Amino acid sequence: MTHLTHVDADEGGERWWKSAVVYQVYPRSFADSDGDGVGDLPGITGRLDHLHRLGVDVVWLSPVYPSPQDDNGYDVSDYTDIDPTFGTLADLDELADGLHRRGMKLVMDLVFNHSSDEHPWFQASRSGHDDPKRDWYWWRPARPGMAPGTPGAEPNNWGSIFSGPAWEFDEATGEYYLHLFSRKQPDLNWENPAVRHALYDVMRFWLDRGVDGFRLDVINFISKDVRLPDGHVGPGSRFGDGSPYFMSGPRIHEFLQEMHREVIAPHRRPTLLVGEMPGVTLEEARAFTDPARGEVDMVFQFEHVQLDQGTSKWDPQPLDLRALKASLARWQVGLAERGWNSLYLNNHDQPRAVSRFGNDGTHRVAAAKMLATVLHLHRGTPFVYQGEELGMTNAAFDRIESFRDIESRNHFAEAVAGGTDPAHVLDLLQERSRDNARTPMQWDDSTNAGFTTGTPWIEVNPNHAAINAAAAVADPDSVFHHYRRLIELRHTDRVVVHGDFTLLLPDDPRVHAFTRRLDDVELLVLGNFGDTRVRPDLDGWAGAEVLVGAAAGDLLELDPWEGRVLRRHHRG
Ligand code: TEU
Repeated sequence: MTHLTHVDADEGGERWWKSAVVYQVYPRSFADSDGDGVGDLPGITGRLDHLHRLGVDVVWLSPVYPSPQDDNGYDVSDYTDIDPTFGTLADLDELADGLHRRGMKLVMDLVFNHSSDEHPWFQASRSGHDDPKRDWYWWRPARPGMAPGTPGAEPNNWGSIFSGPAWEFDEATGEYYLHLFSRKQPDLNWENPAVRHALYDVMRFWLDRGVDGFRLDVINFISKDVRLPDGHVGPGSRFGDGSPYFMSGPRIHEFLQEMHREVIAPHRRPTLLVGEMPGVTLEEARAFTDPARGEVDMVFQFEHVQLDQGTSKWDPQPLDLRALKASLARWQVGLAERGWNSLYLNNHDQPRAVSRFGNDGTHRVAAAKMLATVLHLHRGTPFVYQGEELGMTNAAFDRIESFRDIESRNHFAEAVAGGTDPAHVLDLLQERSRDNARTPMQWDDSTNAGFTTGTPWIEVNPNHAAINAAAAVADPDSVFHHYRRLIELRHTDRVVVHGDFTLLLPDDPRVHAFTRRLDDVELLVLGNFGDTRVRPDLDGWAGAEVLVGAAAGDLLELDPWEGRVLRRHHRG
């Protein structure tokens, strides 16, 4: 029954996630059980057989806590309850039970860098200078010599990741609070031990309820340089870059080790701790994920999803496959001895991979499969984002009114106010917006794709007529069954989990090629990132066994966007 019995018996269960595959559910957009147009927990519970059929081991739920939904739940106003939009604590228990009965685990998303401004902690904090929770957030007076609340009087020059300054002036007490994200997401002050211990209590609350682990939102932002110095102002920017002072800051390792010591180590059941870490370097990631240090099990790094951008995500650049290959290979090799990789191309913040790295036209199915093959044959823990297993595509919204995401809407407003042609900004949003990943899950070809009987909170992609789960499950050659086979392969083949990694053909701009080797078994993984046939020049694979994909005749010849895995044995 359980998937977790397979190749990692040798890890004693402690690092069970080495052979696991995680599936991310974005609850707003997965399945709506009550017709209000927003996905919910009973909706997810009703679709568990889809996940079980796919074979994933873990479900990571994006936030379902009470929230004003300024950032779709990444603005939490109560860490130990469920937002009525998504259901109740009893619904969460039922979801956890349903997963556990099917041998899957549940990972919750914890947003601990900031809370909502509507969280009682912040309400208390903003109520007065003398409130005991004043110091739970980052309050600072205006810049010396400037009148509080006037332009440029912010305590430092940092910009918010969601446009505008990272500081909000609060009339009541005449000070500013720091918000790296929206003004409704004030940053928590981890320097204060009371804050840290309150958050550890939250973790214990969920673990005691049967949750199996956590994905920690922007967790490398929690330790700030307490001087909060001005950042460098780059060309064309109004704001300074504060990231050197808050990304992987001075006390980050200390905080994570404390969390692990307080919460994870004493917990009796196996857990998974994933740290989302924008800007993390390979060297830092090695320290964060070194099991001997007791911090996190794996991190989400961002290097490979920033290669197709210039100064910011709103400055798209053509992707050079050689740079992508080099980056992936560097992380594969860099975390081979110590630490562990997470593997992803998609999540709720990224455009759809098949549209971004592949081809979402005539070669969509081939490209979606090839991207899956390549990713899942790397060493690490693969993450599948809902709809990725169907080869879902970008949204193609062509009016600002269709966009829901605060990041996209704020950027549009700011860019247009700054004089940029709205049509140009819309083009950028169409390519880069997070809403590309947030359109409803496409279950079938009915109205609203079987997502809701009501009016969906965000438009359904019209291509659900052809791209949907019902059709994919019925078709043995679908993207879905390809993912299912890749997941099964990880569960049954030790070389996929443990084999070492060697990049081949680093200078080839079209083909990703690498080997995985464990003892006498070697795999060759090939992916054609182009619209025409290619045949990479590699020796020694004649007569190899085809493990993934098809091949008639020449084992090395690849159709457009085709992926393939070959296996050979070294004897003697
Ligand atoms: O995202 C962190 C982050 O810095 C980026 O992914 C950012 O959201 C954006 O995509 C940059 O273009 C995490 C969550 O995944 C995201 O959904 C939240 O909005 C954000 O933190 C704040 O909690």
